[in-house]
This record gives sequence, structure tokens and C-alpha cells, in this order.
Amino acid sequence: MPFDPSDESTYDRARLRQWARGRARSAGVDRRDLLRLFAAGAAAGPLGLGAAGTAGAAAAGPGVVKPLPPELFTVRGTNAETNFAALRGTGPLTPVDRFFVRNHTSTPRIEADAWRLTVWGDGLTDGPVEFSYDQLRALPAVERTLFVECAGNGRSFYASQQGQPVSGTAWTLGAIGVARWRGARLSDVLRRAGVGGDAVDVLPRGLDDEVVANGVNLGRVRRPLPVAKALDDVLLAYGMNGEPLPPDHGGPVRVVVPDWIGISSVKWVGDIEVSASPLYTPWNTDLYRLFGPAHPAEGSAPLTRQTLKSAFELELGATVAVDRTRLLTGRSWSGAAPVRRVEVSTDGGARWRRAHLRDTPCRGSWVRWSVPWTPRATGATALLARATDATGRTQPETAVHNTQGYLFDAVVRHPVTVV
Ligand SMILES: Nc1nc2c(c(=O)[nH]1)N[C@H]1C(S)=C(S)[C@@H](COP(=O)(O)O)O[C@H]1N2
Ligand SMILES: [Mo]
Repeated sequence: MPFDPSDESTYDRARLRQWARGRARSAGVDRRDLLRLFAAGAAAGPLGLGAAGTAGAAAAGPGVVKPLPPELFTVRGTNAETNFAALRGTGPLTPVDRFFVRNHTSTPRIEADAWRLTVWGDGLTDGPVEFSYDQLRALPAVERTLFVECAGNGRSFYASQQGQPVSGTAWTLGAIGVARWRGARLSDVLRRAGVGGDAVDVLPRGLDDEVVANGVNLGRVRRPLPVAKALDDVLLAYGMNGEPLPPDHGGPVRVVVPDWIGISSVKWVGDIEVSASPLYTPWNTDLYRLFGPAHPAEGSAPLTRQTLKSAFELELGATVAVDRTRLLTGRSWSGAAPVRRVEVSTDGGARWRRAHLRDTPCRGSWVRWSVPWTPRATGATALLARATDATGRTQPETAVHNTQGYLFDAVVRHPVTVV
């Protein structure tokens, strides 16, 4: 099989071999702590880091700057989930006022003028290179419409729909947003910094507070990217939907990694280590791998691409009027390919109809869809939406369980009551 270092599962095997030979480094965490993290993940053990996001500042409410009105968001610990019903009538881009926020700690306030990006490490041909905000903006600008979606989006359905316990923030389906991101290419920055031929991992790190989970200081949020992915299509974004990047979404500058799980898209990036040896942090060891009976004892390879999902733009448990025609609307997306087809069932999954796609399906974004529905009987029922992407993959009936509840891809049974 050809070695593709942007494919994390293949790449991770090389990483692990080097780890075993002592040539990989644990970036910023004591090697023994990191081994404990690895072990904890395998056992879903004492550190319980899957719940880090809720363990942090839950009591104090979220350290989010923008308003979080209950009609737009459901607050979950330090995070805010978008209410899908609040997307009804909006365009393909998620307005910033309703874009979900996932913070390990809280949103820091960083002035663009004071911001610096330091690129450093033994994978560079020379010493560290610093970029100011203006220098970054002087590089060629690119714009792309891309989703950022948490790996744990849909997590609550492992418990509510499959009866399987998982740790972590109990998102429904609103831990996703699609924005028009504007920024510099990470590859341009790395080339200007002098990335060497022996560079293997690129580690962006956030300027937000260190993350402490159950007494272990994990340091600042950081997750290595294989250099091939970093040089491929990753952005250093300073604009979102035509505005300067807002504080809650990583302003002044964040990483945006197309198609990959949200944790890759490090917000408030302050430095990037370019390493000639593979790197490990809690975010590619205990966290963001699949653990559990269906997975290898040491966990899966670090998660990369998002999976396939669909959501109705309707409250869970909504009440709808009998014998009235209404337009059911929703969105579907995939980290693998454009969505090709969406089917909807209004009778709990017995019969399916094709939904009308309201956007041209695009890689890295979602497609809006609609289907008319006239409920003919009163009582409780379930609405189901099922997407198929251009790889031919269709959302399954059941998602494969993992202890931290990542990558839920099954068809969600959306409860409604007809009155
Ligand atoms: N520095 C930093 N970057 C971060 C995080 C964080 O807490 N700190 N959270 C990550 C996670 S888990 C997700 S899902 C996305 C969420 O991006 P958003 O808050 O803009 O929606 O940011 C990622 N980048
Ligand atoms: Mo996330």
C-alpha cells in the first residue's frame, strides 16, 4: 500500500513505531503522564478526559463572549450548541450569532495588533520565524466554505437511541457550523518559515488557558497534524462570513482543517511547532481515538475525517398540527465527499421519500433539503433523515459504539407529536 502521510491511520503506524523506539516526543506533557493518558483511554479510565469539556468551568457557565440566547443555543458546560431549529430560514452559511462554540476553558481576548504567530522546531531549516497579523494578511488570501464540526457531535444519541453509555458533552446534532473562512494557507506560512525535508508533524497550539482535567494539567490545546495534511489544504483563518474572526471562534487567527474533526482546527493559534519526529499530545492519544470492544485495545488511529449526518431544522419533541401541510427542512453533510441523496421517513422508518436538495452539494459543506409533510394521525411519531454521500456510503441504523461517543453517524429518530 502506498504511504500517504495525510492519511492519519497509515501515518500513525509510523508514529507508533517511532514512539516504541523512543524517537517520538510527548509535546509538553511528561512522558509518564502521557502513557497514563494512553492507558486511561483504553480503559475509559480514571482520568475520564472525554468529559474534559464539561469538567472545566461548568459551574461558572461558559466563558463565551457573544450572547447565547436560549432560542439560538443550548449551553452545555463551557460550550454552546446551536439549536438546529434556529437555522430554519437561514442560508447555507451559519450566521455567527448562532454558530456553536466549543471551548475547553474560555474565550481569551487577544488584540490583532498584539498577536504574534511563532513557527519553530527542529523540522525547520533555520531558527524560529515570527508573523504579525499584518504579515499574515499580506500573504495571498484564500476563501473557502467549510464546516467545523465537533467529533462528539450527536454523542447523546449513543445513550438515548442505542442505550450505550459514553463520556463527554451530550451534544444533540448542533455541534456543527458552516462558515466562509478567509485566511492564508498554512503551507505558505510553513514554506516561508523554512519547513525542512525531514519535517513530519506540525503542532498548532492555542493561546487559551491550560486545560486541567481531574488534576492533570494537559497544557494548552494542541493536536499534531501530519505535515502532508498541513501542506495540503489547511487555512490560517482571520475572517469568518465576511467579518474579522470573532473572539469565540478563535480570533484573531485560527487553524481551519477541511473535513477533519473540530479539534484539529485550533483556535487562537499562537505558535506552531514543526517537528522532525512524530509528536504526541493528549488530543491524539487518549482523546479523539476510538476505544471500546469494537476497537483495538490501544485505540483506533487518531480520528481525522468527519462522518455522515443529517438533521432536521426542528426542535426535538416539536408539536405539529394534524392535517396541515408543512415543509420539513434540514441539512446533511459528510467529511468524505459531497452528499448525493437524502431520504426522509415520517412514519418512523417504514417508508422513505427523496428530499429535494436546495443547494448544489459541495465537499466540506452541507446541503439544505426539504420535503413536504401532511401528518394524518395524531400521536407520537419519529421523523428520520438519511443521507448518502458520493462515496456511496449511507447513514446506518446503528453507530458503532466507542467509549467517548465520537463520530455518531446513525440515522437519528427525531421525536415529534402530532396534535
Ligand atoms: N485553542 C483551542 N482551539 C480549539 C478548541 C479549544 O478549546 N481551544 N476547541 C476545539 C474543538 S473540540 C472544536 S469542536 C472546535 C470548535 O470551534 P468553534 O468553537 O469555533 O465552533 O474548536 C477546536 N479548537
Ligand atoms: Mo470538538
